[in-house]
Amino acid sequence: MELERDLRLALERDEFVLYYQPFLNLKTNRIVGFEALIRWQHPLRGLVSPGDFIPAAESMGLMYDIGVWTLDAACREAVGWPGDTVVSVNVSAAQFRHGGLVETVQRALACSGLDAMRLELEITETAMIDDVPHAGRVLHQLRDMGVQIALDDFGTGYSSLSFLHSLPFTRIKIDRSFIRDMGNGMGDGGAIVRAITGLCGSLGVVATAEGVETQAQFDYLKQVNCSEIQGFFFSYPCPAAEARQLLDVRR
Ligand code: G
Ligand code: G
Ligand code: NA
Ligand code: MN
Repeated sequence: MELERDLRLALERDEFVLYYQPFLNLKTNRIVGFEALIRWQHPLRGLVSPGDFIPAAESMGLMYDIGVWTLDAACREAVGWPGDTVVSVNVSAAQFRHGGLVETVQRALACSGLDAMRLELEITETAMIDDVPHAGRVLHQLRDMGVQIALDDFGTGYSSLSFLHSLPFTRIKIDRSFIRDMGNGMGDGGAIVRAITGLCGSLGVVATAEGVETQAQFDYLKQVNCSEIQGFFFSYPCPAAEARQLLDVRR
């Protein structure tokens, strides 16, 4: 298939780009960091979103190499950001299961000169559930290096709450389906979000609400002491240059 042939060549042709979406601390109103989100700049099709090529890349066995590129590119960009601004990189199940993640991270940090504390890896429950002992070993090694670990899309997988205290997460990203269902805060979505932020508070883990799109959601999350928000309400994912501008105005 044409798309697959092109995808195989995309890395050597340097066609991938990272967009950056900020997450905001609700107490300080400052940008804590940016999630790096990959796009494929296809010469004919234009900007292709990850939903349209990651499944193919996974079945073609390309996700590991793409993940190495992403980590390098994200660290090189973030090293130019001010202060302790964090860059958050999504790790695919394939990359997580592969033996070399710790080494890949070490190399990306060493080559860029980025402080490990400013790198966060986002991992879904689904990527870890098959082999929780392996997940524990890898995540503890990364934490020992200083890297932050976010549990992505929290609430959508099948993990139990024991996950939360057996694995060394520094941030929980509350899946956007709960934020969408929150309504005015009175419904089930609201109750779940309130419970998760309360739990995160007790565990000393930062809670980040994903997919915040409205003022009402923003206000409710503030009211239930959610630490951070991310979503179109504050900013869409944007090119690196715009992210830098956002840091200039919003810090
Ligand atoms: O940016 P967008 O909303 O289109 O992303 C869609 C999905 O692709 C999200 O689930 C996101 O986590 C995933 N994604 C985006 N960038 C990366 C990446 O660099 N690596 C991996 N593994 N997934 C990514
Ligand atoms: O699975 P993950 O949480 O990594 O998904 C990240 C994706 O979510 C990005 O591709 C981004 O485009 C998308 N996203 C970010 N903010 C919002 C939002 O406010 N609403 C919706 N619908 N999607 C969002
Ligand atoms: Na993510
Ligand atoms: Mn996410």
